[in-house]
Amino acid sequence: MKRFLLFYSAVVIITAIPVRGEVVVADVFARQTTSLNGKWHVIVDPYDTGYFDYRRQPYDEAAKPSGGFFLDRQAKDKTDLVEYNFDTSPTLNVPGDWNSQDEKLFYYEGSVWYRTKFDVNKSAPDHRLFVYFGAANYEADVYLNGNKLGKHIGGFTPFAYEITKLAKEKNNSLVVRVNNNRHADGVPAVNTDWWNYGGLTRDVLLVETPATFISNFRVRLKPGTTNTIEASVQLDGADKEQAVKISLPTLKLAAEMKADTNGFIQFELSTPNLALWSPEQPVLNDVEISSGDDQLKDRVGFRTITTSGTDILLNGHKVFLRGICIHEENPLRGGRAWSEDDAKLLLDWVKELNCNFVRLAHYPHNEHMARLADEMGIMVWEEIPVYWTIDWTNAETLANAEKQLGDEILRDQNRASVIVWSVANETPVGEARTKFLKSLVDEARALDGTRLVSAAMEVRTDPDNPNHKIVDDPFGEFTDLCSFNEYTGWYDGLPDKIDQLRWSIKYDKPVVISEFGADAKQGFHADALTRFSEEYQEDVYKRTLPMLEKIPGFSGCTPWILCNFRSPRRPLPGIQDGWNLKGVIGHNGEKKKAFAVLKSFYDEKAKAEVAK
Ligand code: GCB
Repeated sequence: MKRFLLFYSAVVIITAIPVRGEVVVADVFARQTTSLNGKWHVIVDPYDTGYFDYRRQPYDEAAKPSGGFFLDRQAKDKTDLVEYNFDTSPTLNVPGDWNSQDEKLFYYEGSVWYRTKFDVNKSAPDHRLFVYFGAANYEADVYLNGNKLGKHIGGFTPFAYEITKLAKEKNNSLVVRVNNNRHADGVPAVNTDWWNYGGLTRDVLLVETPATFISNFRVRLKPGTTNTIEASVQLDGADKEQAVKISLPTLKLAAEMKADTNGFIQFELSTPNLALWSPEQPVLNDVEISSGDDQLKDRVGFRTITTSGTDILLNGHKVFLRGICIHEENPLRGGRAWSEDDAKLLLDWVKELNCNFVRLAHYPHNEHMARLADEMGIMVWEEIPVYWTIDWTNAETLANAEKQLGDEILRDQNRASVIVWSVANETPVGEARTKFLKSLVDEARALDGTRLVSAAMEVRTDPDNPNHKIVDDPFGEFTDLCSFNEYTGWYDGLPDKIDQLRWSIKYDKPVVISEFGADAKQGFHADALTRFSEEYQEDVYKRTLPMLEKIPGFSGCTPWILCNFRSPRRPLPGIQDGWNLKGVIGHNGEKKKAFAVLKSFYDEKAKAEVAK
């Protein structure tokens, strides 16, 4: 028997789901799409000849609406001067960074023009078409058939453009100029301890929708409850007051209502004994949302995440975050990770460590990570690249950071695994910076009040006592967690200093050590005082973990880091050779001695949790 059908006609709509950017086509993985991945022709353009004319004026300016130079023009006849040819240019894989695909582009920072061609076979004449980019680092100018669609800034978040009117049935030419120059007013700015991989680094998709379509939806537990599901749906198109249906077949819940004049509708569906998502039981529920001919299917978990004093509570129960940091790299293949297989490689190692938590440092990782974490039962800390040196007083820089944060939240708002939005890493204490970060915290809470907000802060040393560490960053007032990085035994003293530490922590909040660690070259063995040996790193772990246990409120840690990763800041020949070696796994995939130390610490923690 069908249990029941809920119709809430009098739901109070508080706010519309945040809609940001040019076109919102949220949750593309929940709909049918056509992949534009593959081999794209590329022109490497170090002088930006395709973008600027010889007076260094951009072709894109309004006065020259014909757009850029490298726009896949055809020669009118053989006397026409066209000094480039996509058809005979080399190709690169999309998705993929250019640095790891072509040795000549290893250190390259600048512009590369990409071109692919595609046909369109719409299933109805009034259907709409969009091109969706998972990410392009750092700046992307996008053109279809010679027309500029837009410019996107920010290397790690998705964006989409509508091409309904511009697309032809055959032989569409999609051209993207991707530029990965670093900028002092950018997010991140010029200085990072990771490789500045350029290119179309994530999936590119063609999305077909009905004339009015579901542009965004959010399904979650209604804040403050554990048995009421709150679903918001936003329609886009001319016919906004359409009926919207939602169903969660495994929970035998369904409802249908008409959207309001803005195309917005919010449902509430209650069910007794709703199984909640947790790392031990990562329960996901099928969700189907439809409106007219548009139909989306997703899998969504429900859980609560809160804090109480120094405790983190998952579904109301105290939880210890057994974590590890990850960069978005596949160390075995080299280059940016982007696929589900890449995510699996990394998260399988995370599971092997007996982690229940990952910190996806230092920028939004590809969408497969959070989706797979949902399935595998791994809680996630996501971050935006507000890192080290940011132009704190620049309003455009703040707008850029807010946009990246908003787009990240929009993309992953339906992922139960994501429990923390981190707004920054290791930023210098100061009034302008705290104001900047406070705006981001406010933004995160306004867009999504159901997750914890934090940042990786720094520790200060008592000027009168090098063994006394103080955590009193004024920004800590505004975060839900007191999280900080600390490198005693590597950048600060030798490992035996770790045993001497005493901590003063100003905040009555859960303490999460967001980084600690030491470099080790996999396979290099020596005594525990020889830098870069596995034994040195192992010793740092052996001393740090018990030391952390003594910090009042210690509620989790994410050591730095799962795997070695490429960094231009690490040139030591024969040892680093351009790699940051703090991975507990080497870039050959082999585990170092510290891996076992961390794993046994987490095994004990997990056992203690079960015993409770
Ligand atoms: C840090 C940074 C991280 C670096 C790491 C290191 O504090 O947050 O991005 O890679 O230290 O290895 O120095």
